[in-house]
Amino acid sequence: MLTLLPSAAGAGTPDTPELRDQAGDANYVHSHGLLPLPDDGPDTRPASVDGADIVAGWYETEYRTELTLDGDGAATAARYEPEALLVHLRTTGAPIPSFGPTVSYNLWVNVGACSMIFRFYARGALSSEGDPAQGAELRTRKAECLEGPKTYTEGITLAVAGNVTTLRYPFDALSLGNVPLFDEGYQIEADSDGNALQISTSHRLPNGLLLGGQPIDMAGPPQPFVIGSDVPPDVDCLATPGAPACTS
Ligand SMILES: [Ca+2]
Repeated sequence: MLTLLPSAAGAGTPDTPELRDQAGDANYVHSHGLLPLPDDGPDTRPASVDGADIVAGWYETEYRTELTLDGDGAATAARYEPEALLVHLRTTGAPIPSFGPTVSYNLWVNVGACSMIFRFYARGALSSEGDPAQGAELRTRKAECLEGPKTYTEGITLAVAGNVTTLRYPFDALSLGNVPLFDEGYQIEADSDGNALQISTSHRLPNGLLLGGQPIDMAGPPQPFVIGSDVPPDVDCLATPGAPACTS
């Protein structure tokens, strides 16, 4: 008999993030050597967004717990099955702008030979309502990716809690047949083209024209992460009957 417990997120690593950046360097204050600008300016306020200053990013594997029970209802095994990749981004303030232009957050990574972008965006007050309000997506960029260059949105969710934004990428929704884009054991690495995290503003006019792409903060490259590496090992409850996973 198999019992499925509610999904439990694996141990997060907000204190040891794969991506770090200093606070107070958004609004073009620091170009990280990636733009033809001095590192101390210019500040672009008030057009930019004060809260959208990245300080950390980290990955987490979400998993479900499967308990195998004997005829008396006692657990004989606890198994942990990874089912989604979580991407957390911490900013110094609320990531959704309450004024100013639309903001997009783009984390460029590689999974194997596939270059992709973990992305979310939120419409600012300056943009017309023709701009989507907010959303999360995955963009794959190269022919080496599962279905080539493509933007995925189905099943991908965005959750904001204070100054931490979490993007959820479920394995089963991001697959071609039985071949997933993400799975246990896949390694997420820095983008092979040298891109990292970029937060940009844009501004859509009522006529639909998009004025865009002003970067306001950058970070990276991120450290690698192996999906599933933060999931606890399965437990043999017959061998270790006192294990917490077997007695709950
Ligand atoms: Ca920053």
